[in-house]
Amino acid sequence: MMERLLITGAAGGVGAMMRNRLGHLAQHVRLSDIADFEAEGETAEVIQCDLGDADGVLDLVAGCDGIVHLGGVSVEDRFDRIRWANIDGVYNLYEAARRHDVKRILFASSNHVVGYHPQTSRLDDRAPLRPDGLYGVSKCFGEAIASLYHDKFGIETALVRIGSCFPEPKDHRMLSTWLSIDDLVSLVECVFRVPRLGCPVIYGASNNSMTWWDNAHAGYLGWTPQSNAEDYRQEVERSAQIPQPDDPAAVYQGGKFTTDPIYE
Ligand code: NAI
Ligand code: 15L
Repeated sequence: MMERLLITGAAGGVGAMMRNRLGHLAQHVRLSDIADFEAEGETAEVIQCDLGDADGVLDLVAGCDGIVHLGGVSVEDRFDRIRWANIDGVYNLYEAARRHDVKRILFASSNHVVGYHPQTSRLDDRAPLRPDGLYGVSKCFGEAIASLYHDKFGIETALVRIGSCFPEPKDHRMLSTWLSIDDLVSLVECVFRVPRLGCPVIYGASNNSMTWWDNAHAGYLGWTPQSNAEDYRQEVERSAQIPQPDDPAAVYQGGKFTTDPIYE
């Protein structure tokens, strides 16, 4: 059991769904976000912190031995905003981890690091990066810095390329990319329990009947996702339009993110 687990981005969509479900992994849980929020659990510590503030992040990480790093800009945006939270921010986090001797991190990367691969391709951890926007590029940077800090300093990171983590799949693409919160929680458990983690790429998707991703290389984690987006197909077909075959939502793994402009 860890002494103290830090969860960044704890006020966000995924953080709010997950932050009360990881208490069994550590004696103390520290929750952080740039946003002000109230923790429901009596035992959680809450520290408001901007990831771009290096001194603040150094203080935030002190006393932690594991980190679930969810914080940052989570969609396409202006480069200055992405750079502050996702590039400066992830550098600040890994520097703080190195200086405080943190052993293990789960980094919330994204399917948008490979978003320009066609939906007809099946990808594993050796797939070339094909980011579909500056947000995806920032997640490539996060994966690269995690790899550097693993090789140079031995800090282990699970590079989790999350597909679509929402309570339910919302459209046709998410029938392939959906990750249930239950499956994400069980993945976090595996990542912090496996004796030796290394620095693997893991595609963060549930046990969906339709899939583009192969996690066979990460079998040693013992992660067996249980949810299946197919259970929601009827609701998806009722509420979301089926995209035309040439619609980017149906062509690329990153879907509509490929159509985002460079925001000025
Ligand atoms: P979200 O946008 O709801 O949450 C991100 C949180 O980070 C927010 O609460 C925000 O206030 C915080 N944040 C933003 N800038 C910050 C800064 N400078 N300093 C400190 N905190 C800051 O995103 P969501 O959906 O909860 O995703 C969590 C993580 O997982 C993100 O890193 C996202 O990129 C990644 N991810 C999520 C996917 C999903 O389907 N939800 C898919 C792929 C990746
Ligand atoms: C992401 O990386 C985003 O953070 C999330 O909001 C979704 O858009 C998700 O990817 C997705 O591709 O569905």
